[in-house]
Amino acid sequence: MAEVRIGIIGTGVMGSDHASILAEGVANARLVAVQDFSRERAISVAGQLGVRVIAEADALIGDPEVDAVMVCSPDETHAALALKAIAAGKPVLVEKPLASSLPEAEEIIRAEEKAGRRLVQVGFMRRFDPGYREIKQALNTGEFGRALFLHCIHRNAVAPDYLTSDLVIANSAGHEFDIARFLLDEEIVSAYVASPPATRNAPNRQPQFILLQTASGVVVDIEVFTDAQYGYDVRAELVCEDGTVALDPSPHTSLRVKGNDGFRTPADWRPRFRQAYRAQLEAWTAGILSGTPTGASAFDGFMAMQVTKACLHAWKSGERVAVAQHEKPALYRL
Ligand code: ISE
Repeated sequence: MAEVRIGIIGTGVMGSDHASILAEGVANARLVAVQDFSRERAISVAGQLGVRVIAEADALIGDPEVDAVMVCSPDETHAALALKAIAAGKPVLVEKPLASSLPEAEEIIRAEEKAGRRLVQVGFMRRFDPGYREIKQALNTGEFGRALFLHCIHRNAVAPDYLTSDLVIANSAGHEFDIARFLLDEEIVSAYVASPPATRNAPNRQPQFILLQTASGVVVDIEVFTDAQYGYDVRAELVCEDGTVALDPSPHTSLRVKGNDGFRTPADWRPRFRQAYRAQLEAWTAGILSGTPTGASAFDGFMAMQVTKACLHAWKSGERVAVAQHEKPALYRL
């Protein structure tokens, strides 16, 4: 295989964003087909990019011209589509969350184990963001000493009405759970959640403050505020024994105008993480060609969901809750 021919299921916000990155050109990758439950939406994306529309998701997965599949459809469809791609022997990049229930996620792990190879990658694109990678590299040099605290902030300007307080934890915070596991290279063992009242701008959901602890004792705090109004803002600071490493809040150009001195804040995550999405696609397709999978595995997706489960329980009970631990199956230890 000289290049990976990709089919995208779901051409909403994320599917069309991935499609536009592929259309700009990603080494060794070519978008060949799209599918969406709204045929009109699929036709519009396909028309702009000059690719085929396939009417049904199953047909896209089975299409002989499609080597690998991206699942960008609604969350509740992720698991079934990932399982179909595994059954067809095709690599699949699934937008997070991996599944909408833990038994579904476990079924995906079992299916990969049965297939004897990793075919699933979860779209935790922050693992490919240069800033987060630098934090990980810095920690791994040993120069900073042992990690003590990871402070994380995740703010959106606005969020859709359907986003409830539960979904702030189950959907938005998932990126933070995964990046904490990735940076610290260990499991999260406990969770506690405290939330201020809902804001006047979004009376149907509360901002969330999540406090996690890892197996070695690192304390991770996460503010998830999906209605911060001013823009999209993601921050992280790792505090170690001998120093700290932090993300540049927004890689920026300084602007001075009308009494302000600062920089523009993106309206949502797509511009902030465009480079990460591109790098994720490059790594995914390079991994397919070389036979060496990269990125977040189905096991990583499953463990992020275990943290979500503990946080939801912690939020409802007001207690500190243990995160269920699972031994990493051999397939994911490579
Ligand atoms: C959204 O759900 C995402 O998946 C984005 O990647 C994330 O950065 C954003 O803040 C979430 O709301």
